Amino acid sequence: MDEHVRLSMDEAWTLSVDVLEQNGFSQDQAAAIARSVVAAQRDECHSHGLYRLLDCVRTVRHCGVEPRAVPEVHDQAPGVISVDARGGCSLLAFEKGRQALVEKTRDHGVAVLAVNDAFHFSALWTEVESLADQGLVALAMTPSHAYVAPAGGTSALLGTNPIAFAWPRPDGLPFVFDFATSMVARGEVELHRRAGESIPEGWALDERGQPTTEPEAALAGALLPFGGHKGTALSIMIELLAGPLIGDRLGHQTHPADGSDEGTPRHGEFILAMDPHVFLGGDVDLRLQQAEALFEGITAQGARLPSQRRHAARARSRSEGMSIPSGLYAELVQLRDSGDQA
Ligand code: NDP
Ligand code: PYC
Repeated sequence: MDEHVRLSMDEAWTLSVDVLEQNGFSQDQAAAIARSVVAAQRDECHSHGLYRLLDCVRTVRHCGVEPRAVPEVHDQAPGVISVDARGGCSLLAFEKGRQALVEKTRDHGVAVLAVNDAFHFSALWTEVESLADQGLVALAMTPSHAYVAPAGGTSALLGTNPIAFAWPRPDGLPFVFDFATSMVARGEVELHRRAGESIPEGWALDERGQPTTEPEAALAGALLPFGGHKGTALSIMIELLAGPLIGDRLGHQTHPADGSDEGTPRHGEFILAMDPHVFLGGDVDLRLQQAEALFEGITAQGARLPSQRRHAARARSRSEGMSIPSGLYAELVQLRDSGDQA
């Protein structure tokens, strides 16, 4: 049997929306989630592509997310928009607050969107890319749950805490990076477990605080931060900005709603946007060209820019469709057909 199934963009979209709606998500929530997971699958970001629909359904079945939540947008201050996700997924809350964030950024040069009380499972690059598409520079971050040991420590305390940055480019897709501050996203370890593969040395510790290459032991223990004390410090900053600063939880104050623990999986997200036109006035084009010289200097050495791989995958998926493991496809079809609204 073929180990992968090829889906067109339309087929992936329909499958995603059906899985979510048949499992209780409202049309608006399902569409916002589908936009993110289909984009991630299209760009071959497998740890946050269609595979994440399993997590969404598991979380709703364990009452960890309000699948029909209607986010509330609050104009908190001249430079601050906050969106109360009201226990729903972060993606619709972000979409509801985005236009106000863009307008405030254009008015003031800098603005923040704070998303509160959200179930956050997704890749961050979709959000910063959508802001750079409007000519803004953007930075986004969120804590996850206590999955990562601080450098020099032995047990999970910090989240996998991703950070994403986008910079608009005059003649093409924006420059974007987006990574967990752990050695890898926990989703990547889960994919290794599903594939029956060991993980590289240096990614994780087991429950006793000993290095491990077994995905199960790593999931029960702790991931390591990337870059030792530097990644740890960055991760702490993310916890602080997307937690206490915006009146929300730290990673260790939340738990995934997978039946393994008590507690809420919900927390905050911090998105900062900057408008180069306000900083630079008529010099914008000149300064964006200055940035291009840096990008060209990197690629001229044979090094690649973050997001180059994604853009190549995007073009391939658009022309050839996207490939997903047959086992995952079967699980998604089963979830769609067994949903309580089916
Ligand atoms: P990676 O370690 O694969 O790093 C991804 C980033 O690094 C991308 O921007 C990627 O660009 C870039 N990159 C990778 N290799 C190179 C290279 N050789 N040269 C230049 N750039 C490179 O990803 P992670 O496992 O850390 O994170 C994956 C995803 O998980 C992210 O999208 C993140 O948002 C998500 N995540 C979400 C969480 C949540 O709580 N919602 C928690 C943790 C992670 P490219 O894409 O082009 O390869
Ligand atoms: O992959 O680390 C991860 C993750 C945590 C929450 C969502 N994704």
